[in-house]
Amino acid sequence: MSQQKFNQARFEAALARQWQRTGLSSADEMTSHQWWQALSGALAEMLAAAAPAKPAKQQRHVNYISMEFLIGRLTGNTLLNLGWYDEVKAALAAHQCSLSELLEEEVDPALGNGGLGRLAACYLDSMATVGQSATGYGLNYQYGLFRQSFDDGRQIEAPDDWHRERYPWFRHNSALDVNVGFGGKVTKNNEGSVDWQPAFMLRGEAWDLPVVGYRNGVTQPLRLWQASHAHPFDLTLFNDGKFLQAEQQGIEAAKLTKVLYPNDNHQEGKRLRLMQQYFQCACSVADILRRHHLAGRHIAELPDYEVIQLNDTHPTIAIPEMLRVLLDEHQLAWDDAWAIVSKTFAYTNHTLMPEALECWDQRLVRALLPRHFMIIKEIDRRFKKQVDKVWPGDEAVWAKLALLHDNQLRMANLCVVSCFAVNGVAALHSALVVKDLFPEYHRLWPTKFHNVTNGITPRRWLKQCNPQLATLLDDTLKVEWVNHLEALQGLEAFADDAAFRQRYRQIKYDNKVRLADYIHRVTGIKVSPEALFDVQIKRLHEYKRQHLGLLHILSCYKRLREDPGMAWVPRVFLFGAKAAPGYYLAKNIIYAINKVAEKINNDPLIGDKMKVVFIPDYRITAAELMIPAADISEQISTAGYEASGTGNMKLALNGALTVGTLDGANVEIAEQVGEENIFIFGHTVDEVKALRKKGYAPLKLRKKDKHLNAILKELENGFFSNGDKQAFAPLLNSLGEGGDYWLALADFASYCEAQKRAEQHYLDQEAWTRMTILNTARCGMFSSDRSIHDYQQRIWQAKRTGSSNG
Ligand code: 26W
Repeated sequence: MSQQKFNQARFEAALARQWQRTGLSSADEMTSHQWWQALSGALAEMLAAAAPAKPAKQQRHVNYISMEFLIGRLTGNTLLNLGWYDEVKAALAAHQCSLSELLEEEVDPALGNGGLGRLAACYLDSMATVGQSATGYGLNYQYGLFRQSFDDGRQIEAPDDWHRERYPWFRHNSALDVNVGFGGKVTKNNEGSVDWQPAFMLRGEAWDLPVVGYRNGVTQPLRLWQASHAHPFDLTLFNDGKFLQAEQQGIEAAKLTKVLYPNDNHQEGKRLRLMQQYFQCACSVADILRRHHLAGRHIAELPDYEVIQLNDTHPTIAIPEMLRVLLDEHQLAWDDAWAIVSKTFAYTNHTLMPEALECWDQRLVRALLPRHFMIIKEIDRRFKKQVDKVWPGDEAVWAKLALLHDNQLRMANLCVVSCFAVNGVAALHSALVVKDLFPEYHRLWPTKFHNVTNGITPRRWLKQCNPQLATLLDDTLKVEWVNHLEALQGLEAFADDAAFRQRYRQIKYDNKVRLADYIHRVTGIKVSPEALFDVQIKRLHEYKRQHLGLLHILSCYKRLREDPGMAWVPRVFLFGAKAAPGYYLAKNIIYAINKVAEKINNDPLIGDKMKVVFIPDYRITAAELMIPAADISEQISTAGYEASGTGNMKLALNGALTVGTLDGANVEIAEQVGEENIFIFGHTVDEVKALRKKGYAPLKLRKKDKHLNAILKELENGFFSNGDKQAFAPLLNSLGEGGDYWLALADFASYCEAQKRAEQHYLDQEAWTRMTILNTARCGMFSSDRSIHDYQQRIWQAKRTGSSNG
């Protein structure tokens, strides 16, 4: 399809309808926020009028189910993808309105935690762009991820009411609403058919956001389900005079899609979370089947037309839900239902960490979803027969592979058994999925396992967030690179061109000035854009090792105090991270970084040599400012634990050099940019395993390394905390008696050495700029367009070999 043309008259008419609806007598009376709403509402109306795209011939429609879509602001991005930015800017200027100012009025829809949610958003952008017909299915949370502020350095959480009820991009189509049952009982009738009578019903309302492809006329939906009570409330109860009971349903319903669970990589067995999962899955499965029937297709053809991609195990319950509908409502035989389901679902794994692998208490599942529990038991029973054939009588193997074990239901096992494809998200991670997580499953079904290395959309993560660099690329390459990112290779020829380097460097500098202004505005701290900007942005987690970054900062500070005259590269250490509210150690790490920052930033002997800034409320909008301004990208997780990382790709693409371990996609970034253009350090996956096996003793290590001991002492003795010796006890304990599971001390020396190397290179600005240009030039493969092509080839459109589990 081709680009949709901007129609000024239609736009003006739509805009007028928007402000007239607010009851004002002229457009001039609108506040900036109302202008943003009117603009977005007008654009949404224009998009809604366009005909939906049909899947290309032979293409399966992708249903991407995810509990999280971290979409970021929509208005600017949609304008960019439509290619209407300049026209709209001019049209608004005629009303004395500045488009760029209006865009600042939008609150980030923070409907996700971190990497997994942002990946889902990048994939929607890419699917629309490459012409992969798709629907995103998620939940319409009233409160997104909490807002973060600091009180004396401690994280404070506040609810993030993003005012979904006034969000102008939404369209609610009540014709798509779905009823969802919970609890109750299952009865079998004489003919053997099963009847589930739920205890109560909720209504799922379909709220759609438009996903616009890059200048190709494609708009497809992100459908977010919102819970409300079924048929205002239960009329039988109402008629019986039981008003309160009837009302209660309404209360439950509103609760269901109120909040996004703020845990990242840590599952809690909460009933409400399971209810959210089932609610989302039941609505989505019903919607997929409705579309299928509406197209006049036979149910057995479902896998020929639809694929359901599960974003981690959070939507796994969609599998037994689909089986339930096929068995109980369509009256299919088990084998026929199973044949359909096992050719329709595919599962992406995003983490190997045991505490993140979802397990549900069987009693909870049985109480909430009695029919689904029966179905899962049947899958488990049939699967056991298969396992018995390969490992006769081997209980240890069955204990690993069973879906139901130890009173738990294991969602990852249910996925692997039921899906036709399982993939990891980076080459290293996918290898570990096979080797460490699912070796027996791999033996059963070797062709089921794939790798699809993650990607990022260059529309948002370069063209939109770094407009100056985008213009330089346009001027230099003279081809459309933003949907053909491999074209960036053309920059290699300019890496040695002094004039090009100068322009590239100036852009980085301007982006640093822009970020420095922001930092000053939100924190009051003044940082110099002349300094090296060192950036670590991601959720706060021990395995990501923000505390290793802290140790390096402490080391720098100490060395500078001991030798103020030493040669020194001025540096600004920037952090952005939210800690899950119940994760005390992570919150203590934030506190420690903030207290250390306070001391350093106010030390007159240090001045501009070092600044440490923890940017509050890290979110997509903050990332869009920080990434283009970064010189160094910190990717320092313990090897084997960061499944992929995607911030690493965004930063490298925007010309930051990575200091990183051989973990996740860092491995592939190193391969692409060349070992000489990245600073790799630390224990490798195998070395981590070997060290732990041998018996790692952090306290011994500390004793041996005087410098390391001295900086830890300063955390212990109250130097950074007004004499409070307990201030950082949780962190210090984890590094000592706690055993330093994440090997921060073990990697410390190697990390400092890598930082030193980076600094040496930075001193030669010409050489440094060359390296950064080569990073941009060689990151083309990290476009999410490439990831989507990989999904198409390896999973969605690959020749299907039939059910793997009979
Ligand atoms: C149930 C609790 C829970 C919540 C979220 C468990 C696990 C998660 C996510 C899987 C965490 C997550 O965001 N993982 C990240 O996924 C990214 C996209 O693939 C990867 O780049 C990151 O490495 C991975 O940590």
